[in-house]
Amino acid sequence: MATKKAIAQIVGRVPEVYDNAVAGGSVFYFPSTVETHAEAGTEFEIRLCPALLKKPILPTPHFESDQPPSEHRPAHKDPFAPPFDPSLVVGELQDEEIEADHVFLLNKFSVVAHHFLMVTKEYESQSAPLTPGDLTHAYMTLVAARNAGKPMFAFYNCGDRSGASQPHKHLQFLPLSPEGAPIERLARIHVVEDISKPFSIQALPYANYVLRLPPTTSSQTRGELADTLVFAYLALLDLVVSAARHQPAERQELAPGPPSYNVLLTLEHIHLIPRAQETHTLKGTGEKLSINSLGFAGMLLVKCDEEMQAVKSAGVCSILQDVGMLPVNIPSTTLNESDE
Ligand code: B4P
Repeated sequence: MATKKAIAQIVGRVPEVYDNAVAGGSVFYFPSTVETHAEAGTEFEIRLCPALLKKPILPTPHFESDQPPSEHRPAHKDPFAPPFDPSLVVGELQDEEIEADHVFLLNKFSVVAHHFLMVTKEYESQSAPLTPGDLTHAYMTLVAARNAGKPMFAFYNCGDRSGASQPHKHLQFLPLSPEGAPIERLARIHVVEDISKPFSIQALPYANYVLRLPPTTSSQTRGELADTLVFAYLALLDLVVSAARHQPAERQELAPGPPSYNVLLTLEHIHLIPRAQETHTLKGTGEKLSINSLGFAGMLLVKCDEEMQAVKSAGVCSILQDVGMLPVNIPSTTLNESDE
């Protein structure tokens, strides 16, 4: 299948394009160290990256507009619109069967080597839901990465409270060890009785919705894969909307308008996590810590030792609960019963 081959080539090109872009100065690599922190039955990762203190912090844009940022923020060039810096381009996919055109670009500000993005070729908003084409190309990218022996996962920061900083729709791909991200490890050990129903990881004190994906087969068409992924995504999106509607009044006030949420996609699960706010104010330092999908994968990022200590003393789960939403009662006809 042409698309499958094209995606395998894109994934295969990432290391070489990355090495050249770092050597040529168009990708900035920020070294970091990782500490682990045990909570809620998993080992969270807290990454300390002092070099990021030098990266300018952009104000969070508002993503409601369907117009490209140049239309309403003329001073801001959209980095995910052409003309691209050719040294960041890994490949392009044009797919008439599922009506999706994507460009694959290296992340210009790389904390983990080979971190790349899949952006929509035409402008779409970062507050828009993922389309069948987005989900299918993302999943196929994960399959190609696994087949190449380079496991990774995908994430999408959706909406202006999700930790996103660019308004043009983009999914991100981050290499990781085969054990998976800390929260994915919790999802894997969850006993699922009915694979068609979402579940929540009860050990986490915030609303989180996960659906286990059936294994793919080599005879599966792109259309069939798209149907599976869309069914899962929409089921979880319903729960995100429901969670937002059932928050206590003071938390609803934090989150007006369309829902913001984080999406984690692995070969085994889709996770959706509704968001009440973008940042948590650390008691220890008074700093605002922006949390994106990686935070909800169990991987936090801090920029100095004081922040590291402040995160550990606040507790990762309590930070995630503050920027997420409180768990709400969902009828067991909708959700798998808890096994915990
Ligand atoms: P967004 O969805 O908008 O936001 P983000 O991932 O939270 O990154 P942010 O931009 O807020 O950066 P931050 O300082 O928090 O994604 C935009 C993506 O586009 C980012 O990956 C960004 O780097 C990239 N980008 C921006 N301008 C670009 C351009 N001109 N060309 C190409 N790419 C461009 O974090 C810095 C980096 O660390 C980000 O890459 C972030 O994803 C990563 N990171 C955060 N937490 C991490 C963790 N725990 N472990 C590893 N990496 C982590």
